[in-house]
Amino acid sequence: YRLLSSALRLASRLPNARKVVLLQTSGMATRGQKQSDEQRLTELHDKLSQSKRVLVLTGAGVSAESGIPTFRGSTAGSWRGFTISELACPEAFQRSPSQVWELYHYRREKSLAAKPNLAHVAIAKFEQFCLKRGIDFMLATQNIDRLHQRAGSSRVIELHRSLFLVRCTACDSVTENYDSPICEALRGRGDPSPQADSTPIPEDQLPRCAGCSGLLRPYVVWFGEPLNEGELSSVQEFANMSDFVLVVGTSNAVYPAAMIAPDARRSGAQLAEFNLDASCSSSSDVSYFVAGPCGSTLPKALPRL
Ligand code: BJW
Ligand code: ZN
Repeated sequence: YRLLSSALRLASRLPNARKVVLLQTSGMATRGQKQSDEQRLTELHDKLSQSKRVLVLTGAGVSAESGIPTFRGSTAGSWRGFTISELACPEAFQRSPSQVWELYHYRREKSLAAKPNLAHVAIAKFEQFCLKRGIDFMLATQNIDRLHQRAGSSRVIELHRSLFLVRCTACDSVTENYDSPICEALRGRGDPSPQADSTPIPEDQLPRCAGCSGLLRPYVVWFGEPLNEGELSSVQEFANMSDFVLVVGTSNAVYPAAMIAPDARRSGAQLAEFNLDASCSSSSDVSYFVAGPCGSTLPKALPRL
């Protein structure tokens, strides 16, 4: 009921929203409403099949059904009572590399143990469909968990890079690292509860560079750090020339990723948004807002072979 009423609030707030699809919102929806939702979803499915160029932009919500907590909204996780902006920044790493490494060790282990869900799979299958039909396709994600790749997506632009990249703070070399745990001192550490042992791990026992023994850091994009300029502009250019931009499971709260969909809309792309929470929207001009868990909604909306 709560989701249905916030969806209706959204629909009434957005005079330009042409097609608001309120799937999976409540058992209280009437049969007529459900039928027209299904019709709109079929319409979106057909339009996607006929598109020439489609960008899929994903955020933490796409991995929520794999058990990876989001940063914001009803599915947000917390780590020892800290918010993401308190720990996902270079200042936090300077202040306490041990604490930040505990957080990222916890998230690496959680992601390694997780499995891609039906939303990841639907996107990977849609890529195959596009390839076969000659539709230009691009997947850009803000997620760092690599679940898209594990679901079979072949080329993923990782806007905020990856949990499985590390960079040496001394020699700047970047390497891929899937070790579990990443170092012995982190074994059994990283418990998210506020009561967990937070005794600092000495710096010389934290992950170190194989080349120069310098301290490694997680190579993700923290607040205040730039995204890869070339990758960002290739996503923006692609988005601005797309027929459709699908915005999946993101609160659109973090820039510059949050600008991609509204900019593309201004350049003529149609937006289709998939979010659990109908009050989250990247733009006041979404053509289709599909409310509900994307593991259920995406497989219905995305064409596959
Ligand atoms: C479901 C679901 C289900 C749940 N189905 N849906 C302009 C204006 C104002 C501020 C700025 C600005 N430009 C830059 C800034 C500053 C800052 C910023 O954006 N701050 C905001 C807080 C306002 N941006 C930056 O600092 C960026 N850097 C930058 O701009 O550099 C400029 C520069 C240039 C030159 C030199 C130096 C600097 C960097 C931003 C990096 C963000 N990094 C993080 C952490 C990454 C590492 C980590 O994960 O630890 O990235 S923050 C965090 O938020 C993470 C995410 O990728 C990102 C976005 O979150 P996302 O994916 O949207 O998740 P949620 O949780 O917010 O939303 C989930 C959604 O899913 C919800 O809506 C749910 O309802 C939904 N959902 N289950 C469908 N089953
Ligand atoms: Zn080094």
